[in-house]
Amino acid sequence: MRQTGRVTEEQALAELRRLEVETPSWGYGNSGTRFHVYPWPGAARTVWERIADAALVQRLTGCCPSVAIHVPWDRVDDWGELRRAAEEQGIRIGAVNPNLFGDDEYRLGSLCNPDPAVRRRGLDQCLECVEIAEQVGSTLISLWLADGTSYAGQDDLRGRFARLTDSLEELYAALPAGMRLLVEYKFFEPAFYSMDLPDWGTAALVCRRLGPQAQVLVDTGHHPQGTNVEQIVALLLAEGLLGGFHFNDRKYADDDLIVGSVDPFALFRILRELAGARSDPTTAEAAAAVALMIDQSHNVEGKVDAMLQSVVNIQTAYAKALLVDGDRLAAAQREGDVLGAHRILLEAFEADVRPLLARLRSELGLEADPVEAFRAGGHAERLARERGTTGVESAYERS
Ligand code: RM4
Ligand code: MN
Ligand code: MN
Repeated sequence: MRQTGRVTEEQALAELRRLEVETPSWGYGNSGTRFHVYPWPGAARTVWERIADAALVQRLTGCCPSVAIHVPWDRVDDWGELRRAAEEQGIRIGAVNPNLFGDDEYRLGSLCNPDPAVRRRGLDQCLECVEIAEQVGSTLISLWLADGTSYAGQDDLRGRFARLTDSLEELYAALPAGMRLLVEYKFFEPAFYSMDLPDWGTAALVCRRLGPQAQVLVDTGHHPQGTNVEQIVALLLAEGLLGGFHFNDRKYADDDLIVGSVDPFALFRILRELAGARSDPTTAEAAAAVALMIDQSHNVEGKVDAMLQSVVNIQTAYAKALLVDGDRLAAAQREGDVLGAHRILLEAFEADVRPLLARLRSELGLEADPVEAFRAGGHAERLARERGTTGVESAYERS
């Protein structure tokens, strides 16, 4: 990895101004565990309210200019109207996520289902999302399959892989120029024996087969415990195969917690790979196109301030990542100074970047602490007054 030496404050600020984070519409509504959905006062009830919340996050952070949508959770009759509503509030629609797990027919999978009629239905849903993306002005389809099997022998593994690639080839052929298909993987859940896209290697294999408009999406919560996620990120960046992130944090499984809330050092290590690739001419272009998206569900906390905290945590970790002294690090690595190299990373991780971020925000006309600004601004009370407390509306029940 090539990194310049110690960056100046001005350089770090310039890089931070380029950092854009996409928030997910589904993070603004009520959501819950398998056991219960706790209603939150003022949580968004409709797609229009989810867009309004994403716009509020953009107003308070200045770095979240787009919102991802999930279809059919966010389905509207007139996609042009949704696009206009977003744009009038200063944001745009980002990745379109086909939801291939919310229908009874998908019990045995969608694109890998043994029944060709169900596969067709799943594929048609994806093709519709390509059309929706064109209508809302998005260039990203973000695909996560809940497909897999729960028992050995339940289905033929090679057969499922063939169905997967057949389906994705048809989807890929329908992508207009400039649109990318981001292929997400996850090692378990909802299936417990095999997932059809269980890991980054399988996703990369499939993307290679499809072509340059297909790239891998790394959801930070989708790996077995102990996986070196930053190494996956580094390798995918090196191969031009990293398309995007779904940021969240986890303690045990796919917990979808506030990113950086459990392990801020892991987030720093991941973003250091991204920052390094962005400053390296051989990877800069591909790294600049990587979509930084949040994928979280806030079960016991407020929604908007949790999203703000997540964005702040990403900015903080990225600011620290920018401070790594690349020249000194390379020298220590060359000399085999193991601890010295490690300490150069720690030095950046331990830096207090709050003044830097406060300066960034003040230059954008923003408050220094977006979470505090949300709380002090009475937004939570206003939203609760306007929307009340609705208990039934969970992402998972909505579909
Ligand atoms: C999945 C995966 C997808 C997300 C759904 C809601 O675990 O992370 O990206 O769309 O959850
Ligand atoms: Mn995800
Ligand atoms: Mn997930």
